[in-house]
Amino acid sequence: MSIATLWTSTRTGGTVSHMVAAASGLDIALRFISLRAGEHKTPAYLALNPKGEVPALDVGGGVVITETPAICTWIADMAPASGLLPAEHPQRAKALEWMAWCHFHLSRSFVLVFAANRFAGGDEAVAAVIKAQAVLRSQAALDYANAAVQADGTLLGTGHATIPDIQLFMITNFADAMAIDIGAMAGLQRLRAMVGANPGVQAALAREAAAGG
Ligand SMILES: N[C@@H](CCC(=O)N[C@@H](CS)C(=O)NCC(=O)O)C(=O)O
Repeated sequence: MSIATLWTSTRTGGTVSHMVAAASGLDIALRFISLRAGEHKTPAYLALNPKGEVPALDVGGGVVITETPAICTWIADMAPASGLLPAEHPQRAKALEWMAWCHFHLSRSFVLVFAANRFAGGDEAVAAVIKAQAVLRSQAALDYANAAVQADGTLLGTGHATIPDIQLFMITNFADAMAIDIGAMAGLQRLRAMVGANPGVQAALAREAAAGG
């Protein structure tokens, strides 16, 4: 029997939680909803997550966890042998530091590129300025992350993927769409190869490709 249900949508920020769930080895049920069809704004879904966003993790007993770092921390703590989150400080704190940075700084910089129009209230000239600045900010953030990746392709030198490695892997999937070339960023390339070889990550990507959306 599943210990939790992850509500998510294919090829969105929810994919990080999906990958972490798959890499954990835990029995977590998956429910894909379609953002395009507005399923995240239905009364049934809003009753689950009033924010009207994916991902959301229903852990039973009336408890629903939202926000990627919280969801991934819960999953990792339920599967300590997975090594997805170091148990001991200071490595645990450093993992949380990178998770917060990927969640707040890097993701938000990327979102500003894709949603410049929304933030500009429909003013195209303002949107163009926001977008150009957001691309610069995203490039600088990727440079910073690139320099931090260790020889083993991880952020923390763990020799295996932890949550922030998976976050960074997923976010860099969108670099092409922003016309940011990460081909020469050797650290990020090492990280992408290491995380991309993780069987759980591969399974999650295959499941999302099969589900479409
Ligand atoms: N802070 C949330 C953000 C989630 C989020 O922005 N989800 C997007 C998909 S990537 C969403 O559900 N958007 C629907 C909407 O804003 O209407 C997290 O990281 O878990």
